[in-house]
Amino acid sequence: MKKILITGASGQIGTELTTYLQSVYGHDQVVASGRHDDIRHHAIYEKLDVLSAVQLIEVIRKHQIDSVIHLAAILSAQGEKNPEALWQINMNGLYNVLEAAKETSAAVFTPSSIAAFGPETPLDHTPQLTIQRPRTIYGISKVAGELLCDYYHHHFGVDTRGVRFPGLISHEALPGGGTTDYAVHIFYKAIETGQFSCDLGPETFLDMMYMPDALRAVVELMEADPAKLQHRNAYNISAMSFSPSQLAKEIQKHLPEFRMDYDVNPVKQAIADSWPNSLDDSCARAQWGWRPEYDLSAMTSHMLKVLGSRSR
Ligand code: AKB
Repeated sequence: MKKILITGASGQIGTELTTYLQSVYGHDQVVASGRHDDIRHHAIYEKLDVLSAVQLIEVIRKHQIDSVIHLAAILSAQGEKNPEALWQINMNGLYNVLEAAKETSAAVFTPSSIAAFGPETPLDHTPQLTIQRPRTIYGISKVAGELLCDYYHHHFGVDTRGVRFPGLISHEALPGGGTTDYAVHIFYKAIETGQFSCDLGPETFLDMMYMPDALRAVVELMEADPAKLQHRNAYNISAMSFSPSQLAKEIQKHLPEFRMDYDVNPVKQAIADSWPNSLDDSCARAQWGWRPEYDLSAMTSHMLKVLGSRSR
């Protein structure tokens, strides 16, 4: 990657990825973009709606972009409230990005998710290639997106790459509208009030990842030797799998007074129950050297350290 465009740059991943890519490739090599005027980014910024392929092509040409990191999307729980909006943004947005990439020869990274699996998928050590019959509109858009990326790669030679992200935990921008959001909010509440009400049940296991690992995965996959990549969207990647009760116990090692109760959201619980407990990421490890650095204990210590120092 030399000159990079990020769509959805103000979201949970985009906020940190913008800064991370600037540190790796140089400040002026990264163009952040989003639907709204944005003054938060210390980056070159373009107001850009992914629903316009024309705008996308203009911005790509204007900045001589060679790689698009396409993050603009609606997440799982939010998508169930407005499936039509999700389809519009997640599917038509990706279609436009792929069309723009075809026109301009840009490479594309777009994330898939553990949401691309469903209740018939093997729950533990979910293989790279397996049954994908999700029950959420978000998951359906992810499976369709994976296939679309394969299609653009095989038919038009677009350099498409992606990973199936688990729930992402971070301390910069909050997630919005996801099923795994509890694993971020719990840390803020633990520091602010010492108490958290969890919207998933105590034994709901899900794959999770700390943001520094997720950012590194994007760069390592985009810089990987194309000849070694057998999957063009998307690779299983994994770092840790835990349940809300395990996370609460880990936080209590640092904050013994911390208490958690449960107020289960049935929509989110049904979504979480349809997702795998843990993914098998051996293909990513073998084909482009994927290795996570943070486990539950390292992630928890770091989150509490960063958020704790901010609250003082
Ligand atoms: C969500 O919960 O919707 C996302 C995801 C796992 O893709 N965090």
